[in-house]
Amino acid sequence: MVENTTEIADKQQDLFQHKINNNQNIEPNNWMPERYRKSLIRQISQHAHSEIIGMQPEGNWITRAPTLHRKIILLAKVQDEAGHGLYLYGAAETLGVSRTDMIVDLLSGKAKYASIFNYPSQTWGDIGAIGWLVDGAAICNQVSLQRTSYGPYSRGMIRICKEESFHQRQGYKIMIALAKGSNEQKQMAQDSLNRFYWPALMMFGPHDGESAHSAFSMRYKIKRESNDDLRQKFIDQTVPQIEYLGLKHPDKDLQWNDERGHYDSGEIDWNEFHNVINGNGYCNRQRLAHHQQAHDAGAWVKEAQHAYHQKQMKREYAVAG
Ligand code: BYC
Repeated sequence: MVENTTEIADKQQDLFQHKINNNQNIEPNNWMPERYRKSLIRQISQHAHSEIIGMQPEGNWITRAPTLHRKIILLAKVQDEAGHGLYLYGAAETLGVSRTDMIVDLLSGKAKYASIFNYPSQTWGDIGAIGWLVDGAAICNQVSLQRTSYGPYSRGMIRICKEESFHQRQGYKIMIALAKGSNEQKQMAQDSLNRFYWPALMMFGPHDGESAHSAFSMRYKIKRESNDDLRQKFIDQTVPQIEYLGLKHPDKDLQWNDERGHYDSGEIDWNEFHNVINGNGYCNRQRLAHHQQAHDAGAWVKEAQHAYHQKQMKREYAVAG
């Protein structure tokens, strides 16, 4: 019996749904709904851009790290971020989008990247706060994304999370050194905590009720936990870390809620969040201009690669006759 196209489409949809229901990964060669594919491209490419743009605030301190030891660690961390970007661009490419198109969307401002990287890294304390809070928030989110339904994204997350825990610890160790140091150092640690705490909470995105993509992404298990649930986890885990450092918590309204078994916290400045994600943060223009400059400066490498490839092809054709 010959199946008609509607029956085939129904079977594909059923198989896809069956895999989602049973927590099986969707792989690049499997059929998937167009909206699922587009949502993944949006999220994974933005995630990749975040890793790459995120190299800038920390890269800013490589030449000014206080000791050779710290410099080597920071250099390795920034290189890790480049690697994360590569895995993620690779995962997005399996969905049929080219890296060139993703970069064009980033540079034109069409594609977003994590808002946190539009804040300047002004002191060495900021490098501690970025590792501790920014990588710490990223881990909360990415541990949950290890179970995302798309295979290449899930496997990328498993690998990335292993590296992120080192990143978080190197940041926290910088904070410990500063917080247990001289008064000036302690003040530097407090100042970095004050400036990076709220933007770190914004990394989890808008409240669930305001989140445009959450319902779809949760339904198809692209996302496994909601923006607010992940943010709450981060808030709860950060309180004892701040206490251990002996620093003041930046949230004056923070209070333990016995009934909920969680901390209640003050409200995020959502105007600031929207301002930053719409391109008007402290460093948005600088970050994109720097990326464009690096892109232009590396153009000759791509041209050389292309010319070499052409030469090889010509040679292969000549041999094949
Ligand atoms: N910043 O409907 P929503 C790192 C956008 S890097 C900017 O809730 P969704 C590191 C959102 O994209 C790790 N934009 O969206 C690297 C959407 O815009 P579009 C970065 C944000 O996707 C170097 C709109 O707002 N981690 O660790 O359901 C050095 C509506 O939001 C933000 C990831 O990228 C934001 N904070 O949920 C150190 C994790 N929040 O697309 C460290 C992967 C929201 O409609 N991404 N938007 O124009 C995700 O988990 C989810 O995409 C989000 C947002 C939770 C971020």
